[in-house]
Amino acid sequence: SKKTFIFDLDGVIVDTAKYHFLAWQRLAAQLGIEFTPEHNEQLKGVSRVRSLEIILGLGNVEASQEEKNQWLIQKNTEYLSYIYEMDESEILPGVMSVLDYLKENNQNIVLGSASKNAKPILEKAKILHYFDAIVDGNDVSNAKPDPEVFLQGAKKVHDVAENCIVFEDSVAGIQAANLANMISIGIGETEVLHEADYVFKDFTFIDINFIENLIKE
Ligand code: B16
Ligand code: MG
Repeated sequence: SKKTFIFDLDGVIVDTAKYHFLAWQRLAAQLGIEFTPEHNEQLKGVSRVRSLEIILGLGNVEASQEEKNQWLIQKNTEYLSYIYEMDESEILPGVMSVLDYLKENNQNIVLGSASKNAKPILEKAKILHYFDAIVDGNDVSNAKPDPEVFLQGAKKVHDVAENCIVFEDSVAGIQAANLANMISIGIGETEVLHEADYVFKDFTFIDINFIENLIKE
């Protein structure tokens, strides 16, 4: 039968977290705030505005709305400079074989991301044409763990939530998928993503029989 497979972007399809980190780190350094890779974990799946608040909180920095807007632009400009250099070699291992299998088997493929830069990233990775629908940070008003992003995704391909399977690397994203009544598949560590229905370290650990069974169910 036909199912809808919803993919998160950052941390699932590509590892753009490293570019977010570099850009946030430069801003933090400029503001005299210490920002480590461990701190960066807290920003995964979190919106741009919320990410800045978390960083300012780390340094107890208070700022006007005008300053914050200015810093958000600065950070995104630097982030985009890394994105312009991206190509398909940055697609995470095992992702392409799953995408190809879903395409060959006529399944719905949807993007459900918090990023406002999702489309240019998919273009750079040369996989935009795989997606039947895209829901990103430009479309939603409620961030994950709110299920809005995934529910909109289902709606765009005229499917019901019970028919959807979500791939996510963030705790908030797994919670959003569960709240949407979708099957949740965590990509990462079991200890972190224990709320997911299934967890795989990365896509190379997903057997194609597993996908086949999800389609059959
Ligand atoms: P942007 P995802 C999320 O992407 C990232 O995980 C998160 O770190 C980032 O702050 C957010 O997108 C917004 O990204 O600044 O590009 O709009 O994991 O939901 O695909
Ligand atoms: Mg993610």
